This record gives sequence, C-alpha cells and structure tokens, in this order.
Amino acid sequence: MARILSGIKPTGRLTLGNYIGALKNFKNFQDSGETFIFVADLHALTLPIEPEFLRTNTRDIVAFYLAAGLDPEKCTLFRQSQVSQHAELAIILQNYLYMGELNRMTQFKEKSQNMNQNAIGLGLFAYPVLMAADILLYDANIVPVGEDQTQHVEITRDLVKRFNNRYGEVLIMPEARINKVGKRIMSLSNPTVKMSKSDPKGDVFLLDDLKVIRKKIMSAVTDSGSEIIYDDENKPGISNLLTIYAALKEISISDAEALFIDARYGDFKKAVADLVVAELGAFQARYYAIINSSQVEDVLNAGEKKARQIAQGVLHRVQKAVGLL
Ligand code: AQP
Repeated sequence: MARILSGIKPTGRLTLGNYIGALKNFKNFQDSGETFIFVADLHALTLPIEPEFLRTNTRDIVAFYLAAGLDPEKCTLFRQSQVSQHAELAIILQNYLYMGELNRMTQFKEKSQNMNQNAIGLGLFAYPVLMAADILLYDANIVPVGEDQTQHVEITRDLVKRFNNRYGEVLIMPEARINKVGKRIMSLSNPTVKMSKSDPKGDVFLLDDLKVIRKKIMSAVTDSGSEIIYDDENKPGISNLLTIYAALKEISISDAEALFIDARYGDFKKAVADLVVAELGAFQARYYAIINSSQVEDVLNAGEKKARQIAQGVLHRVQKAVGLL
C-alpha cells in the first residue's frame, strides 16, 4: 500500500493557492493509501515569526485540514515539532547533502536574496535536509506538492540514492505528485508571481470575508484583448483565473475555456467569483465549527502518538545502518 506524506508551514494566512495546490487534494489521497499530513511548524522557524502567531496559525492549519475533508480515522495528522524523530533524523541526514547543492535551491535563493547575507539562519539553508527527514521518516512513496516544492523532493531523491548506495536499501525512494491543474496559482494583482501566504498583495486568504473575496476576484488584473483562452505568456491574468476555475470545478483547462467561449471578461470574472465564494463559504463554515471545539487537540493527540511509533521504526533502521546502534 502506498504511503503518502505532505504538509504545510504555518507561516501566514493560507491562500487560495495553498487551497488549490495542496489542501483540496489531500482528501483524495486518504482513500488511496496510508496518508500522513502534518503541520511543518519547525520549518516555520526558518524565518522570523511571532510565537503567538505560530501557535494560532498551527491550530488553524489543523482545523483547515479537517475542514478540507481529512478524516482522522483514515489519515494521521500531527505537528512536526512534536515527533522528535524529525529533528533526530535530520541531524543524521545533513551529512549526506552537500552545501553546493543546498546553495542551488530556488526557494533558498528567493527567501535569502533580500536578507543581510551575514544573518541568514542555518535552518533556512538546511531546509531541504529537514524536509528530506520529514518524507523519509514515514517511508513515503508519494509526496503531493505544488510545483515550487518539487525541487526539494528531487534533492531528497538524490539523498536516497547516495545513502542507499553506501548502506544498502535503507531509505524508500519518494516521488513528487503534482496536480495537473493548479500546481501554481498566481497572485491576482500580479499574475506573473506566485500567490504566496507570506506576500499579502493580491492574495485571496481562506478566511477573508466572502464579500472581500468577491471584490478581490472582480478586481483581479486581466490582460488586453477580450478572449478567454489559456496563454500564460501573453494572458497571465486570464490564464490564472481559468486555472482557478478549472481546479475548483475539477475539469480540464480546455473544458473551462469551452464554457466561456462567448463570454466577456466581466461575466467570466463573476463566474469565477461565484465559484470561489461558494467553495470557500462552505469551507469557512466547517472551519469555524471545528476551531471552536476541542477537535484539533483530540486529533493531534492521537495522530502524534501514531506518527511517533512509525517514525521511531524508521529512525532505528537508519541508526543501525550508519552504525549508531
Ligand atoms: N500559489 C500556489 N499555487 C499552488 N500551490 C501552492 N502552494 C503554495 N502556494 C501555492 C503549495 O502549498 C503547499 C504548502 O506549502 P508550504 O506552506 O510548505 O510553503 P510554500 O510552498 O512556500 O507556500 P507559500 O504559500 O508560498 O508559503 P510562504 O509564503 O511561507 O513561502 C505546498 O505544497 C506548496 O507547493
């Protein structure tokens, strides 16, 4: 049976990009294999973050997982920091990834480019090492991610090859699984940059008031011309809205284009806004019922117990292979 693992960092208010690229799909995996979904709270420390915000955001993400249809009976939900094997395995694995390759990671380059170059945390640089530990600790074969995270899965694969060449078949080879539609949702105010939770411009946040969401979509940047066709080079704004529509409807981009063949930009935007508001309205109602109950704590208690058991087995295997046991 396939093992599936994914997670989200509690680094900001989640966006429609996180919803389409990650959250919405997680529930499809829980029926096809043994699924582990976590909150990457240790990863959140790689850039400055307020403790109270981290605490609240972590609890929110668990509630989002449940509101998005994850069933704790079918999948294991946990916080990365509460399964100490993640940190223990990362300490071992850091010896099998090299500084040259970590230096080439796009996410590292993007996040560190505007920082004081003498004050870049080691954790930010070593982010892919901890991510490799997250994946390998559960023998995960499948790692559902948005496009921007595939490079980190690739470097994990390099690590597995290197490690297994030296010690035998100890680590399981993971594979990134990317959505066909919606692997990279772009900012509504600047459709040439990714919609990101740490960049508030033009983002639709999952807990935004529904009227605000509608307004943001109606005022999304569009392109010259009047045709509603997918062309991300020449029509990035319309292409982004088509992607959002198709991903939420779970149809192909060409089917979405066909629906709007005779429509004007205004009508098309209204249809996208109606769809997003309906989807997020129902999602928000489920979220508020969960966040105001003790469900989050109950789910984490059970999930973390199970995650520790599995993680300990794999950590033990690695410790034995390298000679620590
Ligand atoms: N715009 C997006 N389109 C599609 N998928 C996206 N993801 C993020 N943004 C988009 C996917 O969401 C998951 C959560 O990722 P993460 O929290 O580990 O961090 P990230 O990829 O760095 O996401 P953000 O929103 O851009 O966070 P910040 O701003 O903190 O860096 C991943 O599967 C990601 O691909």
